Amino acid sequence: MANEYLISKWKMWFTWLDINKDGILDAQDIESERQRFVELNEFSTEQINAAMEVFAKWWEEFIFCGKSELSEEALIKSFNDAFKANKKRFIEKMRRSFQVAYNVVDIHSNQCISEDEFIVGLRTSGHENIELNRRFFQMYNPVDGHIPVKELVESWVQFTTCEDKEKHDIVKTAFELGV
Ligand SMILES: [Ca+2]
Repeated sequence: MANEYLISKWKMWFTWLDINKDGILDAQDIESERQRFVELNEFSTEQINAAMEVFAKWWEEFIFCGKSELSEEALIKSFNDAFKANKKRFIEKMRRSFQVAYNVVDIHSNQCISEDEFIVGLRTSGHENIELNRRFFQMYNPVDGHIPVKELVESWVQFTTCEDKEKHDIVKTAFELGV
């Protein structure tokens, strides 16, 4: 097994992914995310459709992995099996998953995330507390109001793969703050 610390972070992530908060990850969570994304962005139909295809593929490749629904226990088992089988590959997969996700959040496609983009990204996943979202953004010490995508990606890689609880974890800190 991955250690208790990492499993506790995976459990936090489950609650994040369970966008409609019914205790199961399934197509409804993708649909909730899709609706929010459309509401929050002034996109053309074409842009919306392109983004939605990315969302659906993201969930399939990185979360569902062939299943159509996952309980918390099933998600932990799936992560743990992959982590134990090949830790390096698991880390690479998580890195890829957050690169894909932040390419969607990075509306202006400049590999940097502004506070507005950051907040829209969080609100797309149902995190509506703007004040907490701002505090989360500030934790990265943005320069000129921006955070490099690479830095954000690596913070999520740490959150989803690092077993060292002595290492400061920004994403975990944000979760604990109530984001
Ligand atoms: Ca759900």
